[in-house]
Amino acid sequence: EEKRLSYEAKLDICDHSVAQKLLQIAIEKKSNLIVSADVTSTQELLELAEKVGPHIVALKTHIDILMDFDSDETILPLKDLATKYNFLLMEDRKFADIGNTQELQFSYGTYKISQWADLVTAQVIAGYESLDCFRNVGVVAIIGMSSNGTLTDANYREEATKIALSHPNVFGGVSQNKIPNELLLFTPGINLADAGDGKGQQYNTPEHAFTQLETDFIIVGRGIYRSDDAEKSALSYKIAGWNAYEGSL
Ligand code: 6AU
Repeated sequence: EEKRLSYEAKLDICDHSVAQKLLQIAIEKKSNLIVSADVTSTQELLELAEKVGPHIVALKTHIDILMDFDSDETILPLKDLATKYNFLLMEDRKFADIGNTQELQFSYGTYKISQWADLVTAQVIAGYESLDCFRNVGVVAIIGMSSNGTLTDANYREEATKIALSHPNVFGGVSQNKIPNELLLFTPGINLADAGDGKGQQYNTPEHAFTQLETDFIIVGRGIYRSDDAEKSALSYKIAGWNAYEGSL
């Protein structure tokens, strides 16, 4: 049986500059962990980034849930931490509109995502050209969702994968299923303690994600930022993720 590709092997086939950076950080830090920083204040965000920074390849934000967002107070120190600990900033905006609107949402308004994000998530529901606006950033396409009753059935995922594979701005996909090797796979819905959250979220283990899905990166939110010791739990997920990756090789 064919084995999954290593991060080193993926460096040869994933050309996008952001894919290259993520893979290099993964190899360097022996980590495939992305922490989802779903907190609502700048202080919590920066404290979390400081604690988990050494253990992650990227910090995933929902920047629009912050109560006190401020470019200077939020983004500047966040960028400093990203440099200090060598991780990328992934804004989970899940753009889902026509190209012109996404272009505006990407560069204007309060958050000016294009000025600081290394990578963004985007739905592909609006078609190939809707993704043209994301220049100078890496796009991770939403191919399949983790929530109960999601509309991302096999047919949708197949069509979404075609767009992701063919668009030069897209280097990866979020999914709960395997995707082609040319795309990096990001898997959220990872938790070592819970099976769900009572709000539709469905959880699997890192072991499942690497062995069954051959994922490249696991995304963990509440499993880490809600734990008593975020630093310690980030380290546990990092080790669990790396062991699961090595076990799947
Ligand atoms: O670990 P959790 O459940 O606390 O957080 C999971 C994070 C959240 C979701 O917005 C996000 O992952 N997510 C995504 C992403 C990353 O795009 C897709 C999906 O299908 N499920 C999911 O939970 O920030």
